[in-house]
Amino acid sequence: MKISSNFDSGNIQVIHAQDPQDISLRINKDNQSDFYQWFHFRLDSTPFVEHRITIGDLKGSAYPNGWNNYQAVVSYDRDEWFRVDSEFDGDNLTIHFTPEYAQTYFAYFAPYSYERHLDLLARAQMSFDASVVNLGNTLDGRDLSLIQVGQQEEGKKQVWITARQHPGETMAEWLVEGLLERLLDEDDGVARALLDKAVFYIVPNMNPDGSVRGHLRTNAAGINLNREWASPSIEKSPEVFYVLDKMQETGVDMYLDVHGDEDLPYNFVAGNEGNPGYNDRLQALEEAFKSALLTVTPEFQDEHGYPKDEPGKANLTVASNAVGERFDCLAFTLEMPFKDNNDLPDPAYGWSPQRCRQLGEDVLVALLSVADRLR
Ligand code: GEM
Ligand code: ZN
Repeated sequence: MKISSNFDSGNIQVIHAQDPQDISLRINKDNQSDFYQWFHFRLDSTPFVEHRITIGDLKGSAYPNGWNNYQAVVSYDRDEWFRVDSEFDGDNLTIHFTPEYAQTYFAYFAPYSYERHLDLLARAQMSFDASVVNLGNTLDGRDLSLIQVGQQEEGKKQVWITARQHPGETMAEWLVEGLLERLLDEDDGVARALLDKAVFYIVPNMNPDGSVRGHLRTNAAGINLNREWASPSIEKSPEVFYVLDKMQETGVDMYLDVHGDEDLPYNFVAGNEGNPGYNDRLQALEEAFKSALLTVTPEFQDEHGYPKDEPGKANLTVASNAVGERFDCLAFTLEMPFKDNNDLPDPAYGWSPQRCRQLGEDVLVALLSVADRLR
């Protein structure tokens, strides 16, 4: 029997793994950070033998409540990721599993590989209306890539979308994949109407280094990028520095920052009600967007979410707050669950890449409904 993680986004520490009934694992911390929660490993073992896998020391993980009612995801072919029986006792997650093949992959959520990221960029550049721009280098020397869809013209709005500031939140890049596929579909009326009104600037992966390193929440230097938007630096947070610099050049009329939430089993958004510059116009725009998305899909809801910020008390180091304030624009943090959408549970797959992609398509319809009202 062997447990390995030496691959893209791999992360596990083997305590012992001799007896299939007594496999003990831990999750490594992000580099230069105390955050840990993302795991991704492969089990090489004898098929049709019952295995008992325990991931320990989770009371110290970034979001311990995220393990309550959490079911791990598993794949044989690295394409279909399904849920398996997992129990949390407050500190240990125990996975009871009988593999049907010699090799089985386990992960916190369906991984989104760097190769798939590069394929997404390549697909985009093949579209007549899209181009890929390298905004600068990350700390490990990867490209920070921006996809521009549509041409800048007088009167067009500037719509920015960033995803995966937190690299373990792979659902964010799955959503962007679905959104982009529809936006680039020349036969899709919603996409065509949107591109008549707006230019899109999309960063599918804000944190490629943390993604490949198998981090939950930080970049190569252990920096949480979603606390860097007040004063980013090339030395610590080049990813944010380069994006904000480009935003300053293009302007921003609407911003969506896509994330995943470890605990809340729902899709929801967090707005800018705590921003000093928040006003009736922005509040009306937020309500219009949420109302439209609620109409488009029952996968979205506005009852469960983060506590509202008190007026003037927003954390302006957080992307959607900082960008909304700086550009006086509609801006949201969009959250998807690591677990499932409790309003529409799917015991076999939970929240999944397919549902992320569909939500990405649905977000475009909500964007179209407010496009003419963006300033
Ligand atoms: C969250 S966003 C922080 C809270 N934001 C608002 N507007 N209440 C983070 O960075 O902690 C996003 C995430 O991690 O998924
Ligand atoms: Zn996040």
